[in-house]
Amino acid sequence: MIKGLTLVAPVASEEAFAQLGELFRALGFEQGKGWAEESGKGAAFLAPIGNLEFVTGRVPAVPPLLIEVTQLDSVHAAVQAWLVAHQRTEDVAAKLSQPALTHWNSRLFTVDLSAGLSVGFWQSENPLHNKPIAIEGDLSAAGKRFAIVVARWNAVITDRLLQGSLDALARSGCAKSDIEIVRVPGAWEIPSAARTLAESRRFAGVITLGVLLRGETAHYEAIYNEVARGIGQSQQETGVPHAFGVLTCETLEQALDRAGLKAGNKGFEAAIAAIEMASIQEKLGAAKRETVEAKS
Ligand code: DLZ
Repeated sequence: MIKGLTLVAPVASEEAFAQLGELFRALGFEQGKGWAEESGKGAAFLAPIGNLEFVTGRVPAVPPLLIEVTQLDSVHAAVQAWLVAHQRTEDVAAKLSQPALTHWNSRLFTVDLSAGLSVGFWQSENPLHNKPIAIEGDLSAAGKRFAIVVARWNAVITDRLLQGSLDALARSGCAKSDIEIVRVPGAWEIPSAARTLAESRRFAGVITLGVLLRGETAHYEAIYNEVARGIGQSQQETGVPHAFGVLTCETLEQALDRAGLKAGNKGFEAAIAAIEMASIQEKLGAAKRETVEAKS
């Protein structure tokens, strides 16, 4: 009979509401079904596991909202970057604690995200806690180079996608000088540029951005299939992660919604996927090297 848990967190302003949404998407939360009406709006963020915990006796000194994560240090870095971007620098240290050991064999840090909204992020020190050991990517782009291939066709949308990608890369610690932007005429040209960039071996990931509008594109299915196949093939054959940020929409309005208006910014999401995959590739490479060395 029970279906789920919902914690309602009031947010003081529209600006804080939007900024929190950006942070939670960047951290990898799945966006749930939000709502909007004249009197207010809600944004839902879903986590794979939820539990309501009654505690008696020794009650831990933690905020009531705790988010369990993997890669606590990367999450800390992402939260810190977000605070620096949105709050006064002098407030950051007061609002964000350093990760510290808890008495329940975990590490935890707390952050005041907005007025009255304090959150604790924690990670179990027990690698078998909750799930089998898995290799997972983190969201740090520091020291990695990324290429963005963006189509000029429907530039009013693709420029917004590009802004979203640049925003995600900057927040994840990628230096401006480590980003190369390549503008191509239309979505059709994305795969060949992506492939050339991937083959150069200079990039940890390639982010592809474009918009195909069904109503206005002759042979829409054929073009879309070829663009998707080309990008996928480039990824598979070069081994360099390619994030797919090519929107396929019925109308311009729908595309605008997905480029930052109502349904998130797919350019931002694509960049986050590229960052995560670049990290996974790095870890898989290291794991493979360790196996080879152990055998030799
Ligand atoms: C030709 C064309 C059409 C009709 N529609 C789109 C579109 O919706 N999105 C897009 O990115 N590009 C479109 N193009 C341009 C092609 O992708 C390509 O750039 C040209 O056909 C030149 O090869």
